[in-house]
Amino acid sequence: MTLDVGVLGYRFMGKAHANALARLPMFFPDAPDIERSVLVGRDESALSDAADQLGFDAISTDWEEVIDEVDVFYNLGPNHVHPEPSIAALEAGTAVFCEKPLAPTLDEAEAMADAARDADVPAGCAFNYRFVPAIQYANELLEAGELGEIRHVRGRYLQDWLVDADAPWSWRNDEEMAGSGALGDLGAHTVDLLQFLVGDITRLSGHLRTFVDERPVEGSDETRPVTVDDAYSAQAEFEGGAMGTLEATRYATGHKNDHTIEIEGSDGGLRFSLERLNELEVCLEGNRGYETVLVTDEDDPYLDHWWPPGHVLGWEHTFVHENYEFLSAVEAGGEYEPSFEAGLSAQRVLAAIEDSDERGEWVDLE
Ligand code: SOE
Repeated sequence: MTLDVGVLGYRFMGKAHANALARLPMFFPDAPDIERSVLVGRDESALSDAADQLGFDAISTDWEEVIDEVDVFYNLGPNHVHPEPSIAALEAGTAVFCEKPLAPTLDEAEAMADAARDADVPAGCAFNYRFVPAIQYANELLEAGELGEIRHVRGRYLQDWLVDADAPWSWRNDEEMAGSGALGDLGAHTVDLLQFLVGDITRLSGHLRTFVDERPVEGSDETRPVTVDDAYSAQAEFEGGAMGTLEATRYATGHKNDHTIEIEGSDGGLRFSLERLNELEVCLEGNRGYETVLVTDEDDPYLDHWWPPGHVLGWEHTFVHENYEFLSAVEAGGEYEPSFEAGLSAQRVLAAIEDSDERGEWVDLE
């Protein structure tokens, strides 16, 4: 059986997923056979160049036609494009893989999760960082109870591409298109990872900030307002009682794509940094401090598919791993995690952070 894949979006995420689809037959021979069938977008000429470059058979400027023609629909457009085509595809019985955050608003994320519940095909939210081998290994340690009772959880996602007040405006600065700023773009990853590793967040207190209110539009004299947050921070309580602090910003001078997770329990701790994604720092029972474990052995998660032991992996491999899992679930008619339900759960946390910031008080999650 060959799965026909239609992909909406051909920029950053479009390339990341197209690269993953191209790598699958080479490195994951047990993955389902797929055809990069149709690339979807609005600008026909840019689309046709992208289809050549990314290896798609055809292009379409009409997603409504495509969702009926393909077996799997990838929604990799800006956030405001996530809800309508994803819901329509699920209603047409087509499996959907959608980029994060699931939607600009909680209401839209709820509608998407409703459509996923009613469909009998997988609906996945593309939280790629779950598929870093070191994160999978961290999860194994946590599931085996090696860290004991979890008490402290920290997650920070730091970037610096908006430090310059003259850096150009983009859709990521617009509430209508993005929903939120650093909170949804970066915080969604942190919230998902921490909920995956530790459990659901049950209550929190959030704080948001916008440092620069308008930005120049590239190639014109115009400026446009920034209507989303530039940074957020939150204190959180997890089911099971762990206390956490979370933070993300686009103004952390010198930090390019610095996502870190730290977890401490009664018997041990672990530290992960995306900038050193082949490593996990662990302190396990009997250790007097942290030791750095290289997660690059052939028995480490996904490593046997790649190179001889010790030959490190990068950011793009996380997309290959998640595509492998998602497409395998589609072929088997099985479940995929993280699903739209996980996307909705992260979205509830994002909305609660905004709510708490507005109200100036702690907020409980249902
Ligand atoms: C931009 O801030 C961005 O590309 C995010 O949209 C991604 O999800 C993250 O992985 C890296 O940073």
